[in-house]
Amino acid sequence: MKKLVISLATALLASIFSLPAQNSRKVDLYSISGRENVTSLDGMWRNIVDPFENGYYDYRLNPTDGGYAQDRSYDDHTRLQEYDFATASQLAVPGDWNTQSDRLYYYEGTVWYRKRFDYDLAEGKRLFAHFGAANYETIVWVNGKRVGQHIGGFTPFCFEITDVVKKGENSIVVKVDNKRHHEGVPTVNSDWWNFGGITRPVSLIETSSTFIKSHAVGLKNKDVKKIECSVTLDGPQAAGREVTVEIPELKIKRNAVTGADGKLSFEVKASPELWTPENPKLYAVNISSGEETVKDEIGFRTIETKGNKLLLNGKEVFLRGICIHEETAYDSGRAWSREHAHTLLSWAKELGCNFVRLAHYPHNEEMVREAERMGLMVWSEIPVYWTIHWNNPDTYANAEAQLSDMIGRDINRANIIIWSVANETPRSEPRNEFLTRLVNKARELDGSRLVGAAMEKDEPVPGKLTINDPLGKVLDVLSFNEYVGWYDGNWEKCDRVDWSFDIDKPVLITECGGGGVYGYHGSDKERFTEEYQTALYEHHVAMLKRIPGLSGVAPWILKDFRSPRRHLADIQDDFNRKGLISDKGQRKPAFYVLQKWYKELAGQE
Ligand code: GCB
Repeated sequence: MKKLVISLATALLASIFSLPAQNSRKVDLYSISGRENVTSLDGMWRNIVDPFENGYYDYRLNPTDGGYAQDRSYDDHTRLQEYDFATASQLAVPGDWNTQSDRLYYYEGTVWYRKRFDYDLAEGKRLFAHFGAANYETIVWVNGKRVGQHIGGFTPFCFEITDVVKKGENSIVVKVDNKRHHEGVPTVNSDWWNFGGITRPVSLIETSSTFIKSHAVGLKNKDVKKIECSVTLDGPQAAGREVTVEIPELKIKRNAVTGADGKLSFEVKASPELWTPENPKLYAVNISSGEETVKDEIGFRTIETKGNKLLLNGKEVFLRGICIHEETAYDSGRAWSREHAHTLLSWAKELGCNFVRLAHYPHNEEMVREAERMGLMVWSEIPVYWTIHWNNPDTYANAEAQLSDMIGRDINRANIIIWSVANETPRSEPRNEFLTRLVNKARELDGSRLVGAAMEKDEPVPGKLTINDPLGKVLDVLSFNEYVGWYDGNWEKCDRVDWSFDIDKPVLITECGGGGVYGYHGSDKERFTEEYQTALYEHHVAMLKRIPGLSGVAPWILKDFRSPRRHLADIQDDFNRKGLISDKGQRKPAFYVLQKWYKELAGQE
């Protein structure tokens, strides 16, 4: 009996002090775009760099028991206090910390951010704190109250703060920790910079007590004459409430009433002009309920496969692509703005692209929306990269949450044609199960797009290349990375190999290419010279033309990008040099080799 009492008491204490606080304030309100009453919290935020997490771990307190870097200012000098937000340095939000301060270039750990803001929330309104993304683990306090936690560096998150915001001055304290974890997604090893910080915008969203939480508007079951609209409300009056969906240019205005679950869905006949790369037509869509309206710009298109053909709006399409990391054009920090997106995507257009692979994680919303306006189809991916912990249920839950959030945010983007669940994952039974579950989840969340993953090639007989990955049977496309002529032989190998496939699906090369340093000259046999990279692209293009059923290519990569794996002094200097454009924006000769082929292909359409 005594034992039982003790263990019950222990369990109770554990539940009070040790269990992570539940995210009860977390709301799937993915985007600020098109919403009224949004207040930006972007700008300079005070910060304290805290590798030992002193702000968090008051040694008398359990870490989950509210211990945190309280919003203190060192104004009372009679009291011992060893930090002071008021005099702390500042970091720009949004922005990575690595490129803002020399001492944070390689930093991986905790940084505390603080911002003060004035607010006056009217009676009956609700308020949410929305983050576009922060890498990797984020905990948020408002006026001293912990309001939520998020894991994952590239997906949006939003916490309700209605009951903690006060009239007048408020304080928001955010702990961002970019330490890598073996069980994380991604895991400890990757080939891109582990930028830390609040990397995307922070906003306050004010809504009515019942508000429009999400909407999905698109063609119904690939029928180009039927549009399906679904809306979800949140709040005390969410059930049985009227919602109006309007697409003025199509003369559509429909009222419908939500069910007991706060959701509604209806379809309507229409003949929209279809979204294509040549004519990226978007329609204004207004969704209103009560006094609130959410505005969007939505395109309509179908994407499907037929044998080894890829069909956009029922017509065969070839993806003239390029891979892109979310890094700014000239200073190679984390990109987050529409301007950043526009520069990178203009380069892709100059190359002749109609498709971009946004590697290796969900890029910011501006990137996807700007690509949509510019007529670029998109491959969007979660960072299930290399050696994930396939047997760990928490790792799976993390990957699935990132997948759901990626799809939740971008469900209305016509230009996204493929959701990718992974990149270059070594084969094993647990990996196949893990990825098959993710593929099924993607299809359950969105049946209107294709599902892919970047697999790896096989060479069962020397010179005979193929894909034997069992995942190929599960995916909609036979998508894979091949580095013939770089990791696999010299460029001469491109001339010697033949490709064939047993599976009748569209073949997509999601990576190929090799390094070259802008302005570094030598023989075309010498690695990292412009001459090597140019020869590699020339021979590669000739090889690609011989691949049966090839439906698209996205070489690696648009621009040189920061990577901690790339150590060669005077050649790499912390940059992966496979860009067709240097980190300073200079076009390497290989850029023009690919551009020439893409122009030929575009002419053939
Ligand atoms: C790959 C990876 C990519 C790397 C690239 C490289 O296969 O998918 O993330 O950056 O190769 O340059 O090695």
